Amino acid sequence: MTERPLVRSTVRTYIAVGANLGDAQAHVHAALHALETVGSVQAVSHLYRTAPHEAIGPDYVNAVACVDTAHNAVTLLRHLQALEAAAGRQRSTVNAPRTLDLDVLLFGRASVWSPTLTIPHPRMWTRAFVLYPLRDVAPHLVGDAHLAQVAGQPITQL
Ligand code: PH2
Ligand code: MG
Ligand code: MG
Repeated sequence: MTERPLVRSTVRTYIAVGANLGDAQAHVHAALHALETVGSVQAVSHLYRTAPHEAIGPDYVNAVACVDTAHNAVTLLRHLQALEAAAGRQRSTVNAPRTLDLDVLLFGRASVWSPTLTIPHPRMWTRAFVLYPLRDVAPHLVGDAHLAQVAGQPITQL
C-alpha cells in the first residue's frame, strides 16, 4: 500500500490585491476574505488609495496578503484568476481599469518564468502600491531604501 503523507507542506506566498472599478474598497475587502479559499491567510496589510501607475482610470485601492498555500504556483494562479472572474473582471487592454487584480508577488523562494507567470513579480520593486502594503505584512522584505525608490508615487493609507 502506498503511504500518503499526513502533513501537506505549504509555501509562504505574498499576493497583491488591487481594484479601481465599482466599489473598489469592497472588492478588495471581499478578495482578502476569499483568499482563505487558496490557503491559510497569515496577515493582511492596511488598505491604500493609490494613483494609477502606468495606467489610466480612477484611483486604485491596493493591499497585500501573506498566504500559506498547499497549491503549486500555477494552480494558485488559476484559483486567483477564478476569483478575479467571480468579481466581474473583464480583460480588455493591458492595465485597463478592473474590479479585481490578484498578482502573485513572491512564492516561497521560487523563481518562475513562463508565458503566463513570472515570479518574483517583475515590477514589484518599482511600485509604491505594492511596497507599502508589502512592508505591513513583511517588514523584513522592504527597507527604507526600497521605499525611497518609489518616492513621488501618490499613496495614502485608508
Ligand atoms: N495595477 C496595475 C497598473 N497600475 N496602479 C495602481 N495604483 N494600483 C494597481 O494595482 C495597478 C496600477 C497593473 O496590474
Ligand atoms: Mg497587476
Ligand atoms: Mg494581474
